[in-house]
Amino acid sequence: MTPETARPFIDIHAPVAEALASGKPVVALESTIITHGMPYPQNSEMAANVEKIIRDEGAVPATIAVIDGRLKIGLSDAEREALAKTTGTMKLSRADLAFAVAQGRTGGTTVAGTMIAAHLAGIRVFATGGIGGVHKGAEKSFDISADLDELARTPVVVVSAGAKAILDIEKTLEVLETRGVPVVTHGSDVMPAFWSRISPYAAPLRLDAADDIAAFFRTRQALGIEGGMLVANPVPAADEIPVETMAGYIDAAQRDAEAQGVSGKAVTPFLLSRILELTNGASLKTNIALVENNARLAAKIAKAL
Ligand code: PSU
Ligand code: MN
Repeated sequence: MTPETARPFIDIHAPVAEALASGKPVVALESTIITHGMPYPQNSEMAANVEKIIRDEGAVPATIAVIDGRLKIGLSDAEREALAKTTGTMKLSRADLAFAVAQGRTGGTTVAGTMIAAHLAGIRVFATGGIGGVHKGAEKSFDISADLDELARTPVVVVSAGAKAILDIEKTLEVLETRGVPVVTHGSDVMPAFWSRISPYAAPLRLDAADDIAAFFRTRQALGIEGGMLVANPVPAADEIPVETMAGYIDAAQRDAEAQGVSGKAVTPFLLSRILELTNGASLKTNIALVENNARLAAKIAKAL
C-alpha cells in the first residue's frame, strides 16, 4: 500500500503493521490535538484513553505524528507520553509535513496531515475532535483550514463532532459542498457544533448505522469518486455544553485573538486554550468526551469496512 518512495521515511508501529497486513480494522488518530489542542496532562490521558476505546471495540489504534523527522504510524506508550510533554513542537499540515520529515523535526499532525499519513499507510478511517474549517471573518482574513481541501482529495473517512464551533459552520459547510465532500451526520438531522449537539444548520446527509456509513464510502470508491468524507457525530447529551452558553465564550475568545493580533496557524490553538480558561475547564471535559465518542464510532466504521 505504502508507495516505495515514502517507505524510508515511515515507521509503522508493529501492532499497526500486523493489523494492516492481516486486514484487521485500524483507526488513525491525529496528534495536533495532543501537541496544540489540550494542556498536559489531560492531553496524554485523552490520547491513551482514546487508543484503549478503539482496542476495546476490536480495532487497532494508530496515533500519527512526526518524531525527530520520522513519520510515525502508531506510537508506543512511551513515545505518545513523550510527545504529550514536549513543548515547541510544530503543527503539521499538508504544507509542512515533509518539511518536518526533511529537517528531523517533531510535530503533531493536523486533520490534513493525519489524512495524508493514514492514506500512505493504507488506513481508511480516522477519528478526531473537530476539523478545521472556514474561520469567522474569513472574508477578510482568508483563514480557511487546509483540512477542507484534504477532505476533498484524500480517501479517508474522518469522524468528528463537526467543525469546531469557533468556526463559521455555515461557510464551512458551503466550502465542503463546493469541494465535493460528503458531510454525514450520525443519528441527527442537524449539524453538530463540536461542544454542542446542535447548530442552526441542517445535516447535508444523515446515516444512523456504522455499516451504512461504510457502505456509502465503499460505493463512492467503487464509482471512482475521489476524496474523503466527513462524519459529524454529535457529542453525547450528558457531556454537551448548550450552544447558547458556548456562544458568549466563543465571542469573547475571538475578540481576544483579534486584540492580540493572533493569526495563521496560531489561531485555532489560541481560541481553544482561551475557551478552556473562560469555561473553567468545562470545554476541555466536553472536548475529551466527544473525541472518545468519535473513536468508538470510527472503530465500528473501520470494522464494517
Ligand atoms: N480538534 C480538536 N482540537 C484540535 C484540533 C482539532 O478538538 O486541536 C486541531 C486539528 O488538528 C485540526 C486543526 O486539523 O486543529 C485545525 O487547525 P487550522 O484551523 O489551523 O487548520
Ligand atoms: Mn487556519
